[in-house]
Amino acid sequence: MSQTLSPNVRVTQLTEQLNEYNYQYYVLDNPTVPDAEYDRLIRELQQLESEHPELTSPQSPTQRVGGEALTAFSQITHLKPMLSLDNAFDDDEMQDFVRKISEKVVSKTQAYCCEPKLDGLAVSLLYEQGQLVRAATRGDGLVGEDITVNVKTIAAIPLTLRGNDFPDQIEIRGEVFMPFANFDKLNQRALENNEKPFANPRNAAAGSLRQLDSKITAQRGLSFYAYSTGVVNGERAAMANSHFEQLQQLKMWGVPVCPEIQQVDSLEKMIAYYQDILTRRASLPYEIDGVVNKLDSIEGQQTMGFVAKAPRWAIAYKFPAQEELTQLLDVEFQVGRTGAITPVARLAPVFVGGVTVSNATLHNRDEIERLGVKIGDHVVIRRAGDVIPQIVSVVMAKRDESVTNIEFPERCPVCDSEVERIEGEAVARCSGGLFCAAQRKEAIKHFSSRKALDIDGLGDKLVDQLVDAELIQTPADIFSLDKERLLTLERMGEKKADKLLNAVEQAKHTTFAKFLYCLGIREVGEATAANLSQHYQTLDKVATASTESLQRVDDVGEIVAKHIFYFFKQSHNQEVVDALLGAGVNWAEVHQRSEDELPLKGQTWVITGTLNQMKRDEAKAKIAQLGAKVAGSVSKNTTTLVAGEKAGSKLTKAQDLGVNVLDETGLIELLTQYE
Ligand code: I6G
Repeated sequence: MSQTLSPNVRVTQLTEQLNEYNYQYYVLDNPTVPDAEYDRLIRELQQLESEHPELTSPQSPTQRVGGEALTAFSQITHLKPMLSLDNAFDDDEMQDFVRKISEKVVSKTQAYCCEPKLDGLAVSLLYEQGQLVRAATRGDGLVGEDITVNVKTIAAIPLTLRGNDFPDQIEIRGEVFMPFANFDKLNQRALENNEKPFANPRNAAAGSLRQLDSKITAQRGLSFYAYSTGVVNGERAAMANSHFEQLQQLKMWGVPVCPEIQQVDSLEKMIAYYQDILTRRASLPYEIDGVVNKLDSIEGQQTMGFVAKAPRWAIAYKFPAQEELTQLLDVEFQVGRTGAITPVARLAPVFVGGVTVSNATLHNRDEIERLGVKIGDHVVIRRAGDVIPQIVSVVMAKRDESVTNIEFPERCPVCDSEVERIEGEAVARCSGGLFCAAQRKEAIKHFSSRKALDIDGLGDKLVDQLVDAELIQTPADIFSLDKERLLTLERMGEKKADKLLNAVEQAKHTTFAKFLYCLGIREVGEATAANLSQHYQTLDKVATASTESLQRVDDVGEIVAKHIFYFFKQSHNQEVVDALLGAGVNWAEVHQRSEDELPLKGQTWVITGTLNQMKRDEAKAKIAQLGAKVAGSVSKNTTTLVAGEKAGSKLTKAQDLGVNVLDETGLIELLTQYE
């Protein structure tokens, strides 16, 4: 169709289509076309614009790539000062906030608007006649920097407002931030190029937004959510008398607003909102450091007014700090199941992210070098959600001459075998294999875990005892345990021993997928093991498969293929496998499901909220085994959303879009049906 249109008409058509896709993606949070289609249209528009430069408008979606580098940012005086927010740190301070409002603003039920407080940078966007004409940083609140060219590269920020009922002049304020996914990619690239990674998404967003070369900003994947308006002038300047409604107006005009925003009518509900967001913090795609509560009535806001530089009608209820300062007392080295040697920081105990932390991971030698950390240093540690605490940086200003270097061991701290460092791999490994007690213990723990052979009663402590007492060396030895030897262990009675031996006997009957998983081959999780089982069906075929053949299995790339291939090439692994088969471990023949038998084939599922009866990974693997793709976000292409407890915005969105929703019980019923 495009060939028959004049370039002029096609440019307009492409611009409208691309703006619409951007709106669906950023404002409605509901992408309707794959990225490839968007890219195809952008390329077509770029081509037309290069052939007809006169058709390129500054508002064209192609103009997001950045322009000539600046030598400095010029200063901009805000049309209306950009204020900061007062903070609350507990429920009592929230109660004070509400009390002061109810003393001044008389209303039966007071509405509030709650939204997450994004950890990014506040910016002001000025639109005149619907066109973005200027963007500025907050600066000191009175004067900021002109970052218009950089802001124009942020795809989430519309260059032109949608519709035609927006005010002549409107200033929109909000937060520019870097979603975790883009932050991780950026830091990954930095590490690959031997550059210093950013300590957190906020620093990354600030560093990206304050680039003199806007082409760099364009590549950084920044995003934006609006949180209020500034000056509003001219025709149609009268906006809704509710903050929440005003944000809905902004959305209508194509400006993204955080989907977690909620209107509530009491202090209790504000506190419940805070608790809910706090629990879901780690699963949100962006960094937040609290929630912002605002009196919803704009008239009420005017009555409340301001104190110093902050409004009396808004407050940031901050989350417990996720970063704290402490001292690195020592570094110890732990050996994992695959021999990986992990340095663990022993810290002076410190309260951070709601718990007392005294250990943090240091990952590997590269990480120690990158941080430049020494024993005795004062360090910033970070604990985000349930993630293992990390050392973020060293406070060099506090370093004194008593600090000492961290010496990486040349020999395994558990078995004294040599430590290997494979080129290209950051991880150092003990070369002891199953000779190393630490590796033996971890391998046996994995072998008997619930998702593997599920040996009831063989928990971590008992494995430690059995290995320490030299009653078992490898997973296969579990099957030759007898009561007499078990009774030599501390805290082992007749009943417990019988129960354990019975569980060991039961565990001999398994599935091929579980057997492959229990071997503990590097990077072969439950889902990969299931795919291998379906693909090859027999142990012989897996054990003799070439790396090329292995890469034809779903989920198996070059590295995983190599791990599988070399696992079966090593004689000590083959010996363990033979011993297991010799001990009677067995499974029923694998029934290969034909494509038609995959009941969820062609479907896209999403999992959200907390599952109580199975791990999220397990649910994911089981759904994938039935043929469905498991995606991260809900869109109109989603077939089913599995909503566990405390499901939030994904559930609301699925309901809005009429997507099928299953709770955990429903999921289990469905999975049982296909077992
Ligand atoms: O810095 C801020 C972050 C988020 C804000 C803010 C906000 O609302 C969600 N709102 C106001 C009114 C101000 N600063 C001044």
